[in-house]
Amino acid sequence: MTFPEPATEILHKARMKGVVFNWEDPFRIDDLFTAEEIMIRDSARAFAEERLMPRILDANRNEDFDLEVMKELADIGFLGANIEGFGCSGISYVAYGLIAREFERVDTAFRSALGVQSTLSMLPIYLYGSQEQRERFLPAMARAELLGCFGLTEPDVGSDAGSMRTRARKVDGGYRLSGTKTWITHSPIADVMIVWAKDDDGIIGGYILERGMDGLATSKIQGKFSVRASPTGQIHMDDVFVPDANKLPLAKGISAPFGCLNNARFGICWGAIGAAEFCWHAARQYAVDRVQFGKPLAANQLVQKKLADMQTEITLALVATLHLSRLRDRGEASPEMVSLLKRNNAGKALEIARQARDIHGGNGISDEYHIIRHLMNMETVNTLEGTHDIHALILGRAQTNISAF
Ligand code: TGC
Ligand code: FAD
Repeated sequence: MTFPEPATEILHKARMKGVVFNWEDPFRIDDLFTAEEIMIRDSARAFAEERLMPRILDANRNEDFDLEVMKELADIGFLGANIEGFGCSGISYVAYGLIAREFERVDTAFRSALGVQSTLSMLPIYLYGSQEQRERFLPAMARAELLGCFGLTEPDVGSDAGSMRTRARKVDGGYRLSGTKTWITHSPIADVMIVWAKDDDGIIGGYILERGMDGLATSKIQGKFSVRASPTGQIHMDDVFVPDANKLPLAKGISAPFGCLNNARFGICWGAIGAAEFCWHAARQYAVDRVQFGKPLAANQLVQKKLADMQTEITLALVATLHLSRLRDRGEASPEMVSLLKRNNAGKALEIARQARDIHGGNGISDEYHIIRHLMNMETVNTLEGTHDIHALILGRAQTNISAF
């Protein structure tokens, strides 16, 4: 005896017939973006493929950063893109994230260039600066006439940023800054340096230093084996006079630099996905094309499992990161949410890059296949803007009320 199928089951089957599984976008996340977001994503992708990809091999080999890139980013309106006014485009966090994803699909150096100028140099002036400071610096920075950097880390102070030693001594008409900042992205090329220092009362403040000030010098850190196409350096301050007009009036306490870091960490959430996607797609193609033991690598269960793991982690990261971005656009995202995904996405991208390197065999260590470069970059991405473990401690504290730092 057969039972008639319930109507809902028949309807479900009919619906499912038209559904095609897209391996590249299993949960059809592309359908969740607005037309404007897709347009920005596509122009970022075209720019990345046409302008950034052809540069990266030599730039990474030679530890070289082409300053022209910053001008080109300005020309397409990507610098300070989240800021409203002052020559900036005021796009959504989702759209900004999509740009970061496309840039880091090519290389971390380019996402860093976008993020350091937009979220760590322009944003502090926008959030904590006076109207005069905003008008003086932001339009010129959006046009890449002035390049910025963000100096928080010091030789003896990394994760424990609140223990910084750089001092800002009050004097007539301004402050005298002394100290050293290290591991500063773009410090060797920056015209404007946002430096965080403690004043006479031990309160952390933000200061806009300008190249050419007496006692101010920068140097480049040589021999990095990660994000080689990004200039990283130190800022040396020997009693540098910084006028009152260059102190950020609204930056009081360590929450000020962290307020900027929330945005930079958010960019990493998307950027890490882009790097992971590049590695996944390259590994899949390599496994399909490469024949060993008379069959493609992709015909082996072990290889398929690795590809399935990559697809799963990237898809879950995309769903979660888009959700976080929509919350941010509504002003409903907490810093801990950003910590959760900065940690997860960077960690998963590092693991995916390692697996992709493995699938590529010996070719995986050749820079012409681009995988080893991403793998080396993901080591940095797991460390900067709060290490993998520091974000675990932020999340641990948030759920136990016990600080384990
Ligand atoms: P804690 O007690 O946690 O907080 C002190 C005050 O700060 C506030 N706060 C935040 N505010 C906004 N956003 C956040 N994410 C915040 N996190 C903390 C907090 O509410 C409190 O405010 P108040 O008013 O109550 O005083 O301070 P702590 O000293 O215990 O912090 C510990 C810890 C580990 C969380 C913190 O120091 C940390 O996050 N360390 C990581 C350091 C870091 O991320 N450095 C990044 C350097 S910049 C960089 O890497 C750029 S790379 C650029 C590129 O991409 O190339
Ligand atoms: P440390 O803080 O010394 O940590 C070393 C290790 O100890 C890590 O594994 C960490 O997780 C662990 N650890 C530390 N404390 C604890 C704890 N309480 N419990 C458990 N484990 C702990 N900084 C800027 O200010 N501006 C920039 O533009 C910038 N750009 C960078 C670019 C690059 C390429 C790199 C590599 C770094 C950059 N940084 C920048 C610095 C970066 O933010 C720091 O490297 C990072 O915050 C970690 O600090 P640290 O290197 O001093 O490591």
